Amino acid sequence: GQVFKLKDYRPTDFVVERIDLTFELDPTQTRVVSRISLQRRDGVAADAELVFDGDELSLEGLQLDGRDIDPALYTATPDTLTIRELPASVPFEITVTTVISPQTNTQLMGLYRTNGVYCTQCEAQGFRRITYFYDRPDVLAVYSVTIIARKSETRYLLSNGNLVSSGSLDEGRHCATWFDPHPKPSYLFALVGGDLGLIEDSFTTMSGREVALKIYVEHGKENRAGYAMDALKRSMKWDEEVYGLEYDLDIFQIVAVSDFNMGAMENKGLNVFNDKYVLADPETATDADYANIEAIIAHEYFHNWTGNRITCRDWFQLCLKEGLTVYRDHTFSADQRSAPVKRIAEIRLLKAHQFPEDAGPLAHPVRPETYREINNFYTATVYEKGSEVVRMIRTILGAEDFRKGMDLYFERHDGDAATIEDFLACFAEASGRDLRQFALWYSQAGTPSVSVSTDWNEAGHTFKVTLEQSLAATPGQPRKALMHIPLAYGLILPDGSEFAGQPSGNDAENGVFHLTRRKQSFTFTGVPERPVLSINRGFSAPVTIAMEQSAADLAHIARHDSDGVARWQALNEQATRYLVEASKLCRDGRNLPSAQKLAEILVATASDESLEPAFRAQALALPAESDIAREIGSNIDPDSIHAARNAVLSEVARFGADVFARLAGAAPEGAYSPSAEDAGKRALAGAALAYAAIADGGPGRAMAAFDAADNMTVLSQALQVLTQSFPAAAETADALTAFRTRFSGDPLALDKWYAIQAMMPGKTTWRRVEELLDSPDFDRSNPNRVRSLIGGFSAGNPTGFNVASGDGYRLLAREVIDIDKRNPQLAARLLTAMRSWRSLEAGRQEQARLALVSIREAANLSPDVSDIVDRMLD
Ligand code: B3K
Ligand code: ZN
Repeated sequence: GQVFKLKDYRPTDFVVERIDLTFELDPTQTRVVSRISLQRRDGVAADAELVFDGDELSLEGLQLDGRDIDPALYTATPDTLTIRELPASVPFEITVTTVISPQTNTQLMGLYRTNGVYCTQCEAQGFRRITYFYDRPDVLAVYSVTIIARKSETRYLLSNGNLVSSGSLDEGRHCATWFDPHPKPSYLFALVGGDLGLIEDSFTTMSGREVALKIYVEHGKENRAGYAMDALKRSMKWDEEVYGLEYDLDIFQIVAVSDFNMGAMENKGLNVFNDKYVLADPETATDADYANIEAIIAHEYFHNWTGNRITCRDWFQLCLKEGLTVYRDHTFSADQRSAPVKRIAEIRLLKAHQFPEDAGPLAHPVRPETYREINNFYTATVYEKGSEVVRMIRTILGAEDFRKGMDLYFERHDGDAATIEDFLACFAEASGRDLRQFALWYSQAGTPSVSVSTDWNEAGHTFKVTLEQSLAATPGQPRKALMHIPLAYGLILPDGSEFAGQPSGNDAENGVFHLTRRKQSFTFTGVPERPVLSINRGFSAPVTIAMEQSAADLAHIARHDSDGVARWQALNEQATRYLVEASKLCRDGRNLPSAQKLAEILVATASDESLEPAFRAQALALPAESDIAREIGSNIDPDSIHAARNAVLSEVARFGADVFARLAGAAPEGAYSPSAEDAGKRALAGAALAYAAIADGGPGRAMAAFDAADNMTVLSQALQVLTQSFPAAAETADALTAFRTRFSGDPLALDKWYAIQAMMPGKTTWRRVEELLDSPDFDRSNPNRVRSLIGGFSAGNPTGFNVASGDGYRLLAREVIDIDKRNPQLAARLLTAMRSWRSLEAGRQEQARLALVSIREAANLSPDVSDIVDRMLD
């Protein structure tokens, strides 16, 4: 396949000003007429051809200024339209007619149908599946869209911007015309036509304009859209208060659809959502679902400024909108909920998804420099690490200069298709800082490592901290330059207070060490007693820290650090160390040392009423098996990790049995509320239930919790305890049957049922997954179903998926090859679950390699899957 390179960027030869689209919707014969006003760009040769993108298109008509173009003057293939001899200096209009089939569009890119609803997904390159156009983000045009369809099946006809007219036509048809005054790239175009339910509200902006808010969902699910509406209003308010950014149309619409390749899409004024991130009620959604809805509603809304008003020059700049918008939704959620608890969840996610990506064959810079298939770059690196990079800018600049930089960015680039250089220049200018070395975060892949040593001079009362950075080679980047790494720190004295003095030199300010050279030392003088160093507080930089810190020092941080995130980091570090050690011993068939110390601190934290429940729940959640595997890094045996972790769980459970039994029974008072506070209480009770059940040694308590549950959070917690700790018990089978019967008509709730089973540990889970895949009511074409079952298995079940026989890998390979025929994006995404295959022990590695080779050798692979499999095998 073709390789696209950042350095090859050049603007188009023709400039587009307006595009008028007319759709006559039909399941298999949708007619699209596109009238485009164009003009040759100044300085472009008079004989330059106009080259538009297409994808599986067939041309039905082509006109220049209303007259058919001579077929000798153009060439149309399914993926390009080239027109020759166009006017050299005057503006002209091209009319392109195509006919497409939404009904058979299983890729879910372009115009497709889901549950009888017509909808579009155009990012990154779906618009070219609708009509021939410059399908690239630097071509901004004003869109006017007319939709014609049968009234009976499309009660609502929607597109971007404001509705300008609508009416009835003959033969039971109707039409609507929408106009979006804001110039936009084609990837932000959207159209929806369908018979849907609607909830409405409104928002008054800070300048007093009233905006109509509409959320469309499947009929009968209107009462599940209230939380999304509430989250939307809070997002609109927050963006005004925190960034001074106001919404800019008279209407903001969200449509929830059941077949969607990712979470949601920020189309101008008409967001399209995976219904999983809109629909929630206590009976079918968990606290985590509510939190995700809040975050994703906010994310897509915030794109209105960071993404839509200022978009990307090319797809290499994807992090310009995604990293920044993730940063914005993170800070929004932190403000709406508990900031430290939110940050802990982010750190967990980053380490679980981004660190392995950075350490394996799919590693790429936050701003990649080449790609074969852009859809494969909507990654944890672009999104989550991209957000961390913005967060570091804020750490380096401080809140005030950061805001000045953002203001300048909006002021200078509103209406632009911008680059990372444009973005960084705003912060450099607003703060007077040199960010050139910092910019390496965008171009160098891999997770830097910082080794830390300390030296306490008792007689001189000095404390010296030495930092040294390194960054391993990644694909295509054998040698790396030194980075600018901002590390927040604190010195904690024996009495728990913090030493306030500054270190020598000027490489530290406001509690942050700026590591810019290979090795740097910071000396604190006048330190009264030996302090404990708390480093990378709040995870100020996305790096790994190598430091020999004693268990006692970690415990000191865990107890006294003024930063809650750092307290959790210390606890987590202590647990990780123990689990890594225990896994290695298990592997060698040796006995495990006592986990008493760890148990003591975990149980003490769990029962500390001065801490918020959500934090205590986070503390109780031991590092996952995949976290332990990542720390071990190579020659991984998932079974010994599982065994070691279970042994630790048992020891903690026995030690804290009374505490856990008490906490497991606690529930928030009153009716269910998705508030962060109540969610935190349920999280703590759920974590305690898992330990209490292990201490019991039987399923009784979890089964009782399952039977008594009056909301999905508690119900699914109980089901997870049963399936994880008592997979073979009759009660577990009963609970699974009861769950399935109760939610048989509710696909989103059943997704939990699939995922929970897919994640059951053990050597035979792959058979269960196979059976579930073959069950008659499993819809293999729905991405949510597929992700729950196959994704849950391959990405969420280390022992089951990595079964030594290779059956797990073969199952995934088979499904990837099959799904690829219908939906390449989904197939490629599922396959990334194998990205760390080279860190497995030899036997599994060989099985994994064989499965990957079988994929590579399959016929007619999509560019999506071949790109991933080639990089993984390289
Ligand atoms: N911008 C979309 C993602 C589109 C993915 C295309 N493969 C959602 C988001 O990040 O908000
Ligand atoms: Zn986004």
